[in-house]
This record gives sequence, structure tokens and C-alpha cells, in this order.
Amino acid sequence: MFTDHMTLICHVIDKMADLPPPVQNLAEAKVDHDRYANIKEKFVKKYNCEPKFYARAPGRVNLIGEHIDYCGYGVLPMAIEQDIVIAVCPTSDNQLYLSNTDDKFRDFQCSMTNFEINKAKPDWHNYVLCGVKGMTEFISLTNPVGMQCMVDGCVPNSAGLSSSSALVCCAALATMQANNQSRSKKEIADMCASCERYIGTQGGGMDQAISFMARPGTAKKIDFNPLSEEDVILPEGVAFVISNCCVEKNKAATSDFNTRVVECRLAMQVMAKSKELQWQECKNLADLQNKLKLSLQDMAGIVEACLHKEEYSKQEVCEILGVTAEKLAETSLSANTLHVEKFRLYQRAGHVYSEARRVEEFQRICKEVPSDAAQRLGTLMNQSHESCSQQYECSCTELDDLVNLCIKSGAIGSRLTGAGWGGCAVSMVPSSELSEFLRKVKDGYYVVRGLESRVDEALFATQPGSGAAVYIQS
Ligand code: ADP
Ligand code: NG1
Repeated sequence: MFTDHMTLICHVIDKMADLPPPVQNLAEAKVDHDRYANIKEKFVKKYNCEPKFYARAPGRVNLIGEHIDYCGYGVLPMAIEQDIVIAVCPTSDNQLYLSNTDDKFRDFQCSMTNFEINKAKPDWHNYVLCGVKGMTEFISLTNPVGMQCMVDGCVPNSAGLSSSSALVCCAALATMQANNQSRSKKEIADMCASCERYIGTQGGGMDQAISFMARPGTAKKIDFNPLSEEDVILPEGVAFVISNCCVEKNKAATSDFNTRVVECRLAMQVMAKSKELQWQECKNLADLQNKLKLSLQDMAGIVEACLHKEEYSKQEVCEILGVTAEKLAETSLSANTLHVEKFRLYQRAGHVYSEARRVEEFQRICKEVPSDAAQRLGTLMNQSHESCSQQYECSCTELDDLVNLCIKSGAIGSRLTGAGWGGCAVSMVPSSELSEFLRKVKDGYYVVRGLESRVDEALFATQPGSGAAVYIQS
């Protein structure tokens, strides 16, 4: 009886990603009503009418599995409470009107169907345009309604907590709702992962997947190709703390992120070629593993055997693959990495295969809950940071210092989260030592560096939050 009941619950939960995001009356929603009243007030002041609904999409913290989603490997994030909200009133004039509660984001207006997304200068409205364009194409709208929008966000920007994806997802959801359409969370998440690439970065699908498929109280293991999700219940007695090193890194404005994507692609192509596979037909490092029918551990051996530790020049890669530089640009590079001349293939592929193993191990420990579960998860987080910092080179001095301080201050495990090169660390801390930990990190990082005024938004414990939703103004 009990088992039947559990099976039924699991089945219902399983199917939740196949449902559309929830649509609820704002008055009945468990939200900060003062915040929504404030957004509404600003909306009315700006547009002289009331919003009809609000779309919201959360940011996320990735517990483990960094820079592997775009290589086809599963990741383990949870949604955070911080989110983007867009108050919307549909209009009949086919225009998109954007305003933001934060004055630093300037007003913008364009046609709903005829606009350019500026990759060279990714101002905030370009992320909204990614979501609008993605959804308009996805639901084949030839004549989408116009929208007056007031955007309000509290996800720290360019800090590895996915503010950009929350904005893209929220804009896509707003476009769907304004046009009275409905699609499943899974479909929208998949589509948003693709349309965020209009901004130029070639990311994976982690951020958009968790933004739509999150459930309060549980982290998720997200897998790709096809997109799927599974609850991961975190051990009791630990808290997860986010700390921002306060170095900002905008992914779209530099080529570092895409350079890593390209290095992983080149590593895959060089290994595929040396294993006599059709390298142009391999999609990513996970696809290569599938084609070779080997374990992740075996793939570490393939990296050792096929790649050298020294940097590869572009010319060397061209010689190995038997292509011209022009052809390589077509098969392997992105528009903003055409200038890159040196690639570290051994280090990047080594990170990806070891990180993918750590994600599997993390999930297994959460399922089996051995007596030393927290210690083992902490060790995996520390190893992940070491690999991100040393092999993948996506940390920075401030972030490394912060991670080390978190460990010294009582964290069982600590690592950078998100894209890196700045931004946040996530630490696992015994719940009983949480306040002492927060005090030590505040004093040891923020006070010492003159960042005390930022502590409230930069250092906080977090719980797995809920996914994207629409609230109707009653
Ligand atoms: P992240 O790691 O947070 O996703 P990115 O550098 O990829 O960082 O994207 C950050 C960009 O997203 C910001 O520079 C801004 O253009 C946009 N953005 C994030 N939050 C907001 C917001 N509340 N309002 C407007 N734009 C936002
Ligand atoms: P953030 O932290 O939001 O910049 C980026 C990618 C993810 C993933 C992580 C690294 C986008 C939209 N997001 O996240 O897909 O690759 O880096 O694990 O590109």
C-alpha cells in the first residue's frame, strides 16, 4: 500500500516537467506581496495602466557539474529564491516596451517581430529579445501581441547564479502567456537553452532546465539529449551557503566562455580522429564516449593516450584534423573565438570527464546516504573546485581566496559555481555551525576588502526554491 502510494507520487512528480509552468492568481500566491505591489506601482507610473500578469523565473546555484552541460553531461543544480519578475500588459500595437525597476537598465522599445540582437554589445534588453524571439518562433506566431513590460530582478548579475538565463526564461514565459499559449516546462526549457545562444554564448541547458523544472526542497540531477530531471535529496544537517567574491564577469562580453566550449569541441575532434571515428559527426565529449562505448574512467585513459599536455597551436590542430584554418573556423570555432591561436585540450577534456564522474558519485551518495555522506560530498566539491581552477582555469584569485577561506571557516566542501572567472562560491556547512561560518567569512573576506556594505546580498544561506510561474493580477 505504502509502496503503491510512493510509486504514484513518484509518477506524478516524474510527469511534472511535462506540464506547463503553473498559472496562479497573484492574491493567492506565496510571494513577497510588497515587492509585487512595488513593481505594479512602477508599472502604472510608467505606462498609465495596470499589468495583467507577472512572469517569474528563478536563478540557480549549481552544486556540482561545472562546464560539462555543453559537453552533454548531467549537472546538479537547485533553484534559488532570487529571481527575475516581468510585469506585463499585452497591447494591440505589436510593439515591445521595456522598462526596469533599476534605473541602470535603460528603457528600450522595438517591434515584436523586427529587431536585431546585438552580440557585440550585449545590453540587458538583448537577453529579453532572445526570449521573445525564441518563443515567437517556437509557437510559430506571425503576429505576436505587443507587450508593455516592467522588469524587476534580484539575481546578482554576472556572478554565476544565472541572472541572464532567468531573464531569457522570464521573457519567453511572458511572451507565451501574453499570446495565450501553453507549452510544457521541458519544451520551454529546451527552447530557452537554444534561444539564449542568440546572444553569442554557446552554453549548455542547465540554467534554463532548472529555472523551469525546479521544485522547492529538492536539488535536481539534470541530464541532456534528451532533457530529463530527477530529484536529489540533500543530506540532513547541512546548509548550502552562497558567497560572491564580487568580481563580475559577463560571459557574452568576452570570449573566455566560448573559448572553453571550443577547446572541449577540439579535444573531442582530435580524440575522435585518433580513434578513427568520423570526427565531424561527433557532437560533444559525451557523444564521443557513447560512440566508443567506454566508461568515464576509460575516457580519462583516452585523454592521456590521445592528447598532449602542452598547448596546441591552431596550425597543429588543423594538421591533425587535415583541414584548412578556414574549414576549422566552420567546423569548430565560434564567431568570437576566430582569433584564438592556442588551445589546452588535455586539461579541458580531463576536467570534463572527471567532473562528470563526480556528478554521478554525488548523486549516488545522496541516494545511498552512507554515514559519512556529508564528508564525501564535501570532498567531491573540493575536488571539483581544484579541477575548475587548475585544469579548466575558470576561477580567479579572489574566488580561490574565498573558497579557501570558506574551508578554513568550517565548510565541509566549497567550490566556484556557474561559469566562474569571478562570481560566487557555494559551500556546504554543518547547520549547527552556520552562524559562526557566516561571521568568519564576513570578517575574513568582506570586511577585510572594504566590501562590508555588500554582505547582505553577497553572503547568504540558500534552500532549493521553486521554478518559473505566472501570476495573474486579480
Ligand atoms: P549570469 O552569470 O548572472 O548569467 P551574465 O554575464 O551571463 O551573468 O549575464 C548578466 C547580464 O544579464 C547583465 O549584464 C544584464 O544585461 C542581464 N541582467 C541580469 N539581471 C538583470 C535585471 N534584473 N535586469 C536587467 N538585466 C539583467
Ligand atoms: P552561468 O553561471 O549562468 O554563466 C554558464 C552556462 C551554463 C553552464 C555554466 C558552467 C549559459 C546561459 N550558461 O552559466 O550552461 O555551462 O556556465 O557550468 O551559457
